[in-house]
Amino acid sequence: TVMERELREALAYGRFELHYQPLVDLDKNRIKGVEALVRWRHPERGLISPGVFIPLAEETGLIVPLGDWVLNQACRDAATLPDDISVAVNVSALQLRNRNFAQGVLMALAASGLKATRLELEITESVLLDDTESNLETLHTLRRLGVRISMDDFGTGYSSISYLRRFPFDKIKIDRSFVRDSVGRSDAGAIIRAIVGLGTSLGITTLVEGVETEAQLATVRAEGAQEIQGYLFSPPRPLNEISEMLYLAK
Ligand code: G
Ligand code: G
Ligand code: MN
Ligand code: NA
Repeated sequence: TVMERELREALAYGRFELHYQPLVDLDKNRIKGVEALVRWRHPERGLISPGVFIPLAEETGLIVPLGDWVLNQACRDAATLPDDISVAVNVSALQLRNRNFAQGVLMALAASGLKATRLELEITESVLLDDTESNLETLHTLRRLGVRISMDDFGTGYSSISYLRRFPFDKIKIDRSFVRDSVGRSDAGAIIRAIVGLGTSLGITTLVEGVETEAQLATVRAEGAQEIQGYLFSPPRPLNEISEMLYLAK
């Protein structure tokens, strides 16, 4: 298709860029890290959101070289940020399935000088659906190196909870649909509370995604989640803006 050819060109010509959204520690009221979110700078159509092209990149296998670029760029960018700030990178199933994935992560860390403990990899349940020994092995290898693993969009799949048992995640990112539905209802926050409780008993940090209002923030605080991400604090922004925000806060 046209878009597939354009995606290949965009990779060859370096037309992708990363924006970063803060992950905020509620207890310390402080940014702990940032999530890298890729955008495509299209010559005619402007900035294209990943929701539009990531599915095609996954279908065509282009997600492998694109994901490798994202990983390397995110590590290089993070190395310029204060050293108590971590960077979270989204990983697709095809990337993880690649036998050289852990090696590629190591190379990105070495090339950027970023410590492994400052890198978080976000995987969704769909990534674990092909629940192979080799996938689990790769995640264990990365974790032994100090890289942290987050379960993204928690609660949207069919078996999020069973995956928590199968793999030692460091963080659960509760899908934004839960906070959206949590305010002004009699069961306000009940699901968030339950997931936070699950995380606490397993020693896993919980983050609530998609916090847009003060009322939602109040709910999230009341239910005891440790971290938030969302437009209330900041939308994804270019590196220079995030960098300024972080160094000004020092
Ligand atoms: O930023 P935005 O809300 O438009 O992102 C839409 C989706 O694209 C999110 O679900 C996000 O996880 C995904 N996404 C963003 N950047 C990347 C990336 O670098 N790799 C992968 N695999 N997914 C990404
Ligand atoms: O990887 P993941 O699917 O969780 O990607 C996060 C996505 O959520 C990004 O596309 C980001 O732009 C989007 N996002 C971040 N904060 C908010 C928010 O407060 N509200 C909504 N609706 N979307 C958000
Ligand atoms: Mn994510
Ligand atoms: Na998510």
